[in-house]
Amino acid sequence: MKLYSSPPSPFGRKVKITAHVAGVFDKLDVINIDSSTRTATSKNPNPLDKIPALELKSGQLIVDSTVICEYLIKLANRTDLLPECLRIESLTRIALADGITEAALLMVYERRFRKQSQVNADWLHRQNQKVIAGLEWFNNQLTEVSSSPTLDQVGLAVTLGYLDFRFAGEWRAHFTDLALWLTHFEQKVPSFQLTDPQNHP
Ligand SMILES: N[C@@H](CCC(=O)N[C@@H](CS)C(=O)NCC(=O)O)C(=O)O
Repeated sequence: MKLYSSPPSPFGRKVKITAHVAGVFDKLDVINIDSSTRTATSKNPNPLDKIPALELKSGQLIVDSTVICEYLIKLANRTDLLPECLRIESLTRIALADGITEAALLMVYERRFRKQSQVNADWLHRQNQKVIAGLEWFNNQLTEVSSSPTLDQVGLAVTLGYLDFRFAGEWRAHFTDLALWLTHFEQKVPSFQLTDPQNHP
């Protein structure tokens, strides 16, 4: 099956780490799409032109990183990554981590796709407030990481990794418990390093 993604994509990274943890990464044929120019050797099958997108051998399209992850988790029979008894709690944590990433992405896009004179400082501030409020929430709700992390933990780790990548890790000075949590995650989950966008420009 084909995974359309790009090395800097935090949502793509979430899928890749999940695939590694679930033991199905070798089933993925990863096709890189340049996220700023949208160029690729193959066309993104997602009509919204967002990544990640998964295309099965049958041609079936699966989009949205959480949906793709859930597909891979079921394929690998590794439902411990998204335990049924904690489904709503887990999906809420995943949605909150994704929301932080989305706010951070909007800040990146605001600077990338607008001329400097058009960049809206109020909009940037509004998105930054979401990032800070989301991090505050997680800082008070940390869960212990094992070598087999849950999907919500993968989601939080890639969010923090994205803030490191695009915002020079500024969050670390204020959110020291989260920073320590990410250090534990990195030590326990080797695919976090393997998929670090700073190693794959
Ligand atoms: N909710 C989606 C978000 C995907 C997303 O926003 N991906 C970004 C790259 S990380 C993208 O494709 N942006 C391009 C665009 O919005 O046109 C998911 O979880 O997969």
